[in-house]
Amino acid sequence: MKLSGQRHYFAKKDVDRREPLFFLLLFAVIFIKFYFLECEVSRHATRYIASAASSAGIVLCLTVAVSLFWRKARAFVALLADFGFSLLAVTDILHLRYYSDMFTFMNIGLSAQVGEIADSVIALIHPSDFLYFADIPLFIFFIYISGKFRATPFFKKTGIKRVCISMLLLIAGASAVFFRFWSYDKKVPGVLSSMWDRPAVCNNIGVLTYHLADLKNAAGHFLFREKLSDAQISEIKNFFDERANMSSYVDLSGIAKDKNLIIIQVESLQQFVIGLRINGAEVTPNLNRFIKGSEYFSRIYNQTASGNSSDAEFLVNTGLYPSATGVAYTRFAGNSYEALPKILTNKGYTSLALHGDRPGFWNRNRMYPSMGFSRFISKNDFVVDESIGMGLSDASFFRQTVKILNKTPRPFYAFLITLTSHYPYNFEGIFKDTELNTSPYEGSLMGNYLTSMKYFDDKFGIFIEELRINGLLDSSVIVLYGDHTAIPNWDRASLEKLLGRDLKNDWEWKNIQRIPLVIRIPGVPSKSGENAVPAGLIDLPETIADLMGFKFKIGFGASLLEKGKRNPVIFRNGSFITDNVFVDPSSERAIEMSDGRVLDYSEYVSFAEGVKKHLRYSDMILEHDLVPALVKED
Ligand code: GP9
Ligand code: MN
Repeated sequence: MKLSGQRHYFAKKDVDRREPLFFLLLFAVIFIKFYFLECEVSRHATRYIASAASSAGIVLCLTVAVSLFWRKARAFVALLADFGFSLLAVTDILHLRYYSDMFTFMNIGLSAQVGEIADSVIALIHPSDFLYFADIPLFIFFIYISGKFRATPFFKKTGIKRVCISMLLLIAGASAVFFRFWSYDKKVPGVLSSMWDRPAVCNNIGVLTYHLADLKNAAGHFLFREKLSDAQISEIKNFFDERANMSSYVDLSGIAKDKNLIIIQVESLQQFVIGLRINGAEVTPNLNRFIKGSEYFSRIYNQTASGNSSDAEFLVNTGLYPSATGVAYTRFAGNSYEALPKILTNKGYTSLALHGDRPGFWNRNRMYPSMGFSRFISKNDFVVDESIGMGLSDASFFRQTVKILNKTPRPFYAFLITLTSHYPYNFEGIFKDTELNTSPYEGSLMGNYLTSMKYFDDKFGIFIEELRINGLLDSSVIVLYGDHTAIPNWDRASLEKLLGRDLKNDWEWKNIQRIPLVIRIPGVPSKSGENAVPAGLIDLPETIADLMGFKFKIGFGASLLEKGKRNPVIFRNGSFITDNVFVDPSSERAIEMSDGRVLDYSEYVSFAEGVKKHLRYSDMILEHDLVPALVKED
């Protein structure tokens, strides 16, 4: 039966409810799609009420915004928005299946890599994924049976009442979103700008809120950067040219030319454990022995910022400082680098990275190709026969790594990142096969940490033996360092007790923020024993280049083999250590670290300017992707 001479299937008295019903359904389907998607991100998705409210807030704002569109375009815009969200959901699913990671707008510039993997991505599509689009024909049908599609009869003109209600709904939706942003950032400071583990962020705040935070980061990254003048670029170029002419020849230069390079980045290895004994037993006996036949640098200060492990990797492979805001690995994976793996690959090396975690953690799967690694062997490629904490156990990691290295064409550069000794150091598997009497720290963070270090050391000892048996020890330069420090500020008292030393003053605490660095050069017995020159991981690329007989041009470090006056060790916040003096320009303080004497800060003002310049140049290189322009010959 026709009503009012039109083809309406709803009774006249229902006419006014059709538009609210349409938008209610639109709200519900988008919300539900992402609810189901969260089950794909994690089978144990944490359903916080605040996160669900935030997701609902985002969908509400979107639905309300669509409902305010021009009446005749409203149906089209609504369907377009729904389609867009469905596409985003399926993109996330495919990303999860391929990379074990979420889609991020930050990697949008890396589309070249997408082309290469298109075929394998298509193979990952399941027929059920099309359900994400199933509502769209239903909506079209709904509009159709509600009246003539083109005339959009149930979409009303926007009146003042609608605007007022819409404003209230927008405020309610936005408040729920802001609350979740605020509460999560308060709980895990910096997490939304760093995004070190995107699936974990989704698990905590919901996929939609994650996308909004990611979109905010991407907008900040892509839209708001000032343009550099040619003069500014030349200034940086001159800086590196001058430095290249300055560096001096050292007696070990080129001694490791054509050798394999094995770098081992050890999770949370802090310097104080080296040589440490507890209840008469060494915590790291294998490492202590290894150090005896190697160059050992005992005053390498932690230069990482909010990128933790990834910042250490970044410093060591690129010689650039960590990002001023956010994290270099997640912000600048689309840049070109003149990094160690790339340089070595160009010299005929096979460059590969190995790590027993998911490939998307810290955006490694994107960053490694950009730095020039041709292979990344991650948790997805290892046989996960033993899992501890965040992923593959170090025991299994080292065991499988030897086999992989044996099959890798020579010469190779293998970058190994361990995982088991990760904070909070209390993963069950560690205690099962590690013997260390940590009394009186048993069960505490310190006790667990020392056991984790002993666990690492046991496995490292086996690894070195395996390298020896397979003839790799004497054909490879082996570099080992801790990625960052381990004992947090809140547990300062345990460290004081363990070391029997006062660490109350800031400079004392700063002085303990060190990681060990060991370089074993085959055929070269350790000459210097312990080298206590203050330095940082940023000095590693130049040092390795020095040993292997090439120049590392675009890096801010200096070879540790060079004798004479060294650059200050620069930290991301602008503070630095020069000789034995810790200088903090933000509080205008300079302190002699051997005895805590306060020195005249004015003596260090020009130094501080130089430090600022280094950090500024490094930031400009990252923000403006300057490496290609800097390496280009004039
Ligand atoms: C994760 C591991 C730990 O893959 O490298 O990273 P962290 O939390 O130390 O930065
Ligand atoms: Mn780490």
